[in-house]
Amino acid sequence: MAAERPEHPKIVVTRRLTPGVEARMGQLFRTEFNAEDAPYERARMAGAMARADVLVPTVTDDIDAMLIDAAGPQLKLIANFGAGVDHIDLKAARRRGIIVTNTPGVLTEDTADMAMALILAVPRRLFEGERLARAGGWRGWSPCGMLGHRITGKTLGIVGMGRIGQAVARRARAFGLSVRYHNRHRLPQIVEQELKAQYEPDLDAMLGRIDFLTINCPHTPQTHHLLDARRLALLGPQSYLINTARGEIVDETALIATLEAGGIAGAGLDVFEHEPAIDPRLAALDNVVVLPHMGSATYEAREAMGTKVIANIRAWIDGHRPPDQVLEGWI
Ligand code: 8YV
Repeated sequence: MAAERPEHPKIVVTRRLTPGVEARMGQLFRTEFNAEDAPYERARMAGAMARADVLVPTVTDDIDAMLIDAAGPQLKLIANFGAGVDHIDLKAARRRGIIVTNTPGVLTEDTADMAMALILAVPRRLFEGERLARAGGWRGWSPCGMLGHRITGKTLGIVGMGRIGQAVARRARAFGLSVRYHNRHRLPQIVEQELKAQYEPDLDAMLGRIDFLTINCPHTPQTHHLLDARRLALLGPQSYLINTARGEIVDETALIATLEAGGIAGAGLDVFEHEPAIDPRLAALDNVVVLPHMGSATYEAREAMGTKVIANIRAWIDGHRPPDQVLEGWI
């Protein structure tokens, strides 16, 4: 065991983290940072995985099976800076005996805020209005100017009722929305009561009953393209789609076709299927808000994510099970 955990392991961090986090990591560990803050190209990533005992990647690193299989035997921990781990081939890591950890819980409220902001922004045409006003195109108030749709009294459907989904439900209640949710498992009754959320075991049935859909589940093989052309059609022309989870959960080509045909009323997207590419057809639509994957982008979240990464590495160095080890359920 001791041979597997060197006393001073080499930690390789693939992106710039906040100054406070980098300073603490630098003090605590033998850490190599990426001064350029550009994602490593494949060859550089392979090099990093050939020398690191611990790799600290982010969502912009595609750690696939080939890279994991080619990693040096000393690589024992991938301490991801982020909650989602769909960019890491977990099966390949498990085969190689590499532990994967993430940073859950500390970006919940910020990501839920962003989902709620989009739930408000799209039907109330916030960004359209801002663009109009900023461009000097506003000719004064008029009874029919910038009409959007009311939030209060409508129904929100949440796909994925984990921490973030529940945090969105709490916010939604305060805005007068009824909440329905679809999740792999039904929540305990006491939680459902607290959130006043109604369980929908059948996703298709839920889609026909809601005015807003917010996606808050992880991206896994089971949720890939969960929202395809058929399901988007079930939403109907009055409904809005909000995605702050992962772009790949929605079939983006089908979403564009649906939006262009008026099959849904609009979309608020913080994530995309081929990040950082944003399909220009999405950006061209007035009823679509596009954001650059900034749901958890607060100073507070980034500091707390760094603290989690450090705690996971420390626990591993000390021979303990890291607190945020990603377990089988993800695979
Ligand atoms: C993070 C996210 O900023 O944590 C996640 O899963 O999607 C983002 O909010 C990003 O993943 C950092 O790696």
